[in-house]
Amino acid sequence: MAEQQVTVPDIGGAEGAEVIELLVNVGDDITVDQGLIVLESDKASMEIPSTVAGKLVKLLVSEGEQLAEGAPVAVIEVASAEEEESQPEPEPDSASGDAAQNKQQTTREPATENATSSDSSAVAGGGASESAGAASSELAVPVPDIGTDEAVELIEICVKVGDVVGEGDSLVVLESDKASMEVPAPDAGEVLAISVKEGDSVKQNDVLLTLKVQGRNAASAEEEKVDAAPVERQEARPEAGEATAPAPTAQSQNTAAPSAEGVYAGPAVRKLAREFGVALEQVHGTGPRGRVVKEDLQQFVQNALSTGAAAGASAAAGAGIPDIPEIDFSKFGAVEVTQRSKLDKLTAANMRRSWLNVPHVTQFEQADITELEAFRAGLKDEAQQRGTRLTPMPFLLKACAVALRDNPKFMTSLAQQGEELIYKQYCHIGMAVDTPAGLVVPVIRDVDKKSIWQLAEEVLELADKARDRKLKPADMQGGVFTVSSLGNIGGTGFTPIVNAPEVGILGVSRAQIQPVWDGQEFAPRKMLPLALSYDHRVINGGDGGRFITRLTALLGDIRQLVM
Ligand code: CAO
Repeated sequence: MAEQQVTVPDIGGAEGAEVIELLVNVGDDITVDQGLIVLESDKASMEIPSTVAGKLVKLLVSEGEQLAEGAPVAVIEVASAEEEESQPEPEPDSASGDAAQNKQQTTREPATENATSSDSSAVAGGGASESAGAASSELAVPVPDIGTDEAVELIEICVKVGDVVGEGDSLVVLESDKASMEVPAPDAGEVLAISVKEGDSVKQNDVLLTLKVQGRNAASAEEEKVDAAPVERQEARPEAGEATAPAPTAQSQNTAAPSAEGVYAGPAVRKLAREFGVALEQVHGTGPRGRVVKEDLQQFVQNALSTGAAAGASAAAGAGIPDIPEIDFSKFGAVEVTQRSKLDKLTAANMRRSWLNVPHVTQFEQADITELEAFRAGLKDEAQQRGTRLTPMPFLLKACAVALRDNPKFMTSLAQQGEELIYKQYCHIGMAVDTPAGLVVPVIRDVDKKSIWQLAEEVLELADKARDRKLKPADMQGGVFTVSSLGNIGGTGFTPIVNAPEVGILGVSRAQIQPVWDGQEFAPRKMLPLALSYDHRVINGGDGGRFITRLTALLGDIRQLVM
């Protein structure tokens, strides 16, 4: 038996993703590729599969934790004859624990070691030192192993002299290029002296502060090796009973220098707040116990910007977007309150941002797809032989690629506060997919260069991946235009919201046979309702009209797709 650790693989550029679901339990038999946990980043939910088969002996993460590539997820006991031969048998009574621990140390290894002097300058090898044997003793707490020999910035001191801290309480927050991490108290005690100040550059082994602790035995000191490791991405704790800041109102928002004392927020959020110059105590926290999460900060900045923009445009002082009042619906009848997924909340924030920033125009048209549908029906058998399914979507994508080529303004984005227009010379098109976890938009690359059969396969593959939460952030980046089809779901029309910074989106509704006047009589034709929304800062009505007319012509006579 050998133990192997499963870590977070390349999640496609996500800086960090939240554990939203644990899919397995300790003791479970795991197969290769079985999902262990579900991570949710800004762009997608994704299952992290096991790379080995065996028994799950340790789950190293919990829900709500933020993980990045390389973070340990689980320890699995692998039954492999080869490995058993090549690896020495572990000590009988510490086998699984030690093996797991050793692996854990690659990311969580503490550098603390026992020393015998209370003199902080005598701390060796990064260990917390204490005067031994006394009922209470002094413990110098150094910077533990932070995974780099470089100095890192001390961005926050969470305690003051005289504070009594519990074991594991945050003492300071350090920040490197890669991560923010809290240094937890290795033991409970009173803060006697603080040897550093905010803004200092510190390295592993530098003494941070001195604690007065009760005498500890060797066993507890040994445990401290694990406990004193820096905790990446953990959140600062507020003082007990401290209230979180009230929700900002349009009038109360400002961009004063941060003074985040007592606000419950993680280091990454604090860093972001500093970068934006936002005072964290003004941000309404929606996380557990009023914790300020990244989305709260985004929402705050968004509100501040829209308020500023509105104020600039209006002579009326304080003009802004009034909040929708919170209502106690239980006054009117039974209600059930559910937590929204991170993906739903992010989609909401993105929609709002686009809706508020982009002056939308939606133009409607119907494409006669009678011949297209006949052609598609004729290919049903071939599709089956190829092991795929041919829906209208690949034709829509291909037609959009040609219409985009002929109307390149639809492949642009605004830049430099509207001073510049960036023309993209690649044709990657996003496709909205409705999944149980929420709306996602995977991107099909180089649509202009692909055949209908290739597109059919990719549509199926990406839609499946989206529904199985297997999309990576990179799968959802780089789109120049989006197609959102509700054709299979129903409806006669809708006005899609532009997926900014793109400038155009096509909404497709359900095709229906309609009587169409052909000059002599009404003929039954299959008509596909199209709605083209665009950013009127870039696209004018004429551009929109030309695009949708071209698109309709292409769908009406797909022979033109090859021209
Ligand atoms: N009119 C009539 N029927 C249509 C149609 C249309 N416009 N579009 C698709 N269909 C039919 C197809 O003909 C097919 O039936 P047959 O097999 O009998 O031919 C079936 O619906 C296929 O539907 P599908 O949904 O499996 O495949 P698709 O390629 O049309 O769409 C996808 C794929 C991923 C776009 C779609 O499943 C989806 O998720 N749509 C929702 C997108 C969404 O939520 N948009 C809103 C975003 S804003 O909130």
